[in-house]
Order: sequence, then C-alpha cells, then structure tokens
Amino acid sequence: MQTTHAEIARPAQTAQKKWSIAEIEALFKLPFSDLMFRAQQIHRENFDPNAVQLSTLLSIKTGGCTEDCGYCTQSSYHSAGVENMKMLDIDEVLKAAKAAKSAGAGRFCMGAAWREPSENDMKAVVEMVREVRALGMETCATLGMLNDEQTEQLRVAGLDYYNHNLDTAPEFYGNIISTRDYQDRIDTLERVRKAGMNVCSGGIIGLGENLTQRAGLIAQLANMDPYPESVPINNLVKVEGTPLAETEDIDPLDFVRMIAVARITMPKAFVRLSAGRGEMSDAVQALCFLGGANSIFYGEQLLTTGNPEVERDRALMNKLGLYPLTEKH
Ligand code: SAM
Ligand code: DTB
Ligand code: SF4
Repeated sequence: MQTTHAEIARPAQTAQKKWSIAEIEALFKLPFSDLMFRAQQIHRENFDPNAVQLSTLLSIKTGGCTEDCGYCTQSSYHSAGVENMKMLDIDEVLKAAKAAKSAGAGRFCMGAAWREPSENDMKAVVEMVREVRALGMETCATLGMLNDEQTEQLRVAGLDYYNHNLDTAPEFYGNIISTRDYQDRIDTLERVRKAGMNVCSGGIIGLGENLTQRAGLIAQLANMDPYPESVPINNLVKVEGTPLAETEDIDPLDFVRMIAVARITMPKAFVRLSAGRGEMSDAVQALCFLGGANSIFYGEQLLTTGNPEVERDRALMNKLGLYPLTEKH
C-alpha cells in the first residue's frame, strides 16, 4: 500500500496526552498572541510550516439526504433549493479528479448525501476509489455511517482517508441533529480506525455553541487514541432554507482560536481550514495558517456551496510564501 503523507508526518505514537475540557477552555482563553505563539511553536516542531495540503472536494451524490442536520443544504427536511440528484458516473468523477490533479491538488475527496451507503452505492464508490487512486492521488470519501463490511470494502479499494465529522460537543449535538446520535458517529470512526484507514474528523463552529462546547468537541477529537490524522474545522456556511440560516456570525478571531487549539491538542494532525473560507479575508486566513492550519479545500466548489477560486488561492499562497505539500515532499 502506498505510504500517505499523514503516515510520513506521523511516526509511531508514544503515549498520548489526555485533555480535560477545563484545560482546553483555558487554551481558548489565553491572550491571543500567547495562543498563536504556542500553536506556531508546536506546528514547527511537527511540520514544514509553509507546506499546505490541498484537497479537492466533489459531491458524487447531491441532495435528498434522510438526515436532518440543521446546517445542511442537502437534507430532505430543509428547503435550500438543492435537488435530489442521481449519483455521478465514474467518467464524470475521473474527469473532475484529473482536473483537480492538474490544478495541483494532492487529495481527492468524494462526498455523498447519504445517511449510509447501500450495497449498490458501495459498488460504484469502490470503483471510483480504485480509479482515482490509480491517477496517483490520495483518496478520501465521506458517505455517512459505515458497517464493518463496507469499511473493509473501502480499505481493499485503497481508500486513504474516511471523513466523518463529530461536528460539535456531545451535549449540543441534539440541538443540531435528531436523526442519529453521537455514538453512531463514534462507532463509524472506530470501524474506520480498526480497518487501518486514516481518520478525518472535525467539526463546525458558529452553530450557536458556547466556548465549553467548542472545548468539548476538541476534547472528543484530541482524546481519541490515536487522534484523527486529519481534522477539518468548518465555519458554518449559512444557507437560506436551513434551520441555522439566521444564526449569529462568529468573530473571525474565534475561528482562528479554534484552529490554534486544534493544533496544540493534536500536534501531528493535518488541521484543515475548511468550509467558510469564501467569506474570510486574506488576513484571517493568514492568521489561521499562523495558528497551525496546514490544509485547505482547493477548487471553486465545496459540496453545494462555493469556495475561493483557484487563482485567488494561488495568489494568497504566493503572497504568504506557502506551497502545496506535494511539491516539496
Ligand atoms: N453525509 C455525510 C455526513 O454527514 O457525514 C457526508 C457529507 S456531509 C455534507 C460532511 C460534513 O460537511 C458535515 O459533517 C459537516 O461538518 C460539513 N458541512 C455540511 N454543511 C455545512 C455547512 N453549511 N457549513 C459548514 N460545514 C458544513
Ligand atoms: C468537511 O469537514 N467539510 C466538507 C467535507 N468535510 C465533506 C464539506 C463542507 C460542506 C460545506 C457546505 C456545502 O458546500 O454544502
Ligand atoms: Fe445528510 Fe451529511 Fe447533510 Fe447531514 S451533513 S444532512 S448526513 S449530507
């Protein structure tokens, strides 16, 4: 099996620190410069500080989801104007993956609006994973809950990462999603880990959660043993027709703090500055990189919402002296 960047960056783990929620909250409350300094120090001990991992997302099955996640445009409970579409065929997926590769992405992430995949869905996805991997890209998929057999099918196909977010703290989860519970998410993550694939799991901020709940999400992630190789931190993208459309905006500096706390508590993870970059200034994104973010979604589109244009990201990276991970490793 091809060695992945995460495996290179993350040698055998020694005993992992356990974080209490109070300790994590104390990190959030540090003076901003102290927090950034500490995060940047840890970042430099573990990574090339100027290399950024680039992942391109493709929605392989959009809309009509049977879950009721309050933030999501694709839930059939909401009216965000996203249609229930059929799954893309393999040629469309490969075309997008080749374009992502030639634009400089190292990883291709395939997302589906499913509670869990069916047997037929799995047949198609397994083929997609095999073929995308054959292009020489890292592969990631996010398909909802998995059972043991499905996890094994993905591992055999050569899937490098499985994304499944915890999204928020356990005690706030029920305010956002009622059709599954927190333990369902943890069970899928454990299956992915047991099968030997890299775990990608993170969350969203700006859902109306308080600081203790942000710390609670970080504690869940950082205390997994081992913690995820990839940790996406999303800023809620508010879309009309979803229950969270009117939620109050968070202060962008609080987003930066979330990134820095993820970096400090999960020193060897790739921390991804994920959804919400379209609404962020270059200055805020620069602070996120300083706080230890070293991965982004790269390409005009996330799943159903926009992301910065490739040209804008290239210009930002040039301005900051950042380069794609694949070019230097
Ligand atoms: N259906 C699968 C699932 O829920 O795991 C995979 C796709 S789902 C869209 C993947 C993740 O995208 C969610 O867990 C959530 O963290 C993030 N997400 C979805 N809608 C979002 C939004 N409006 N703003 C920010 N993040 C969002
Ligand atoms: C993740 O943490 N963020 C991505 C990915 N994993 C699948 C999804 C962001 C979705 C943003 C809203 C949309 O485009 O629909
Ligand atoms: Fe479905 Fe995933 Fe959206 Fe939830 S986040 S409604 S599971 S697509």
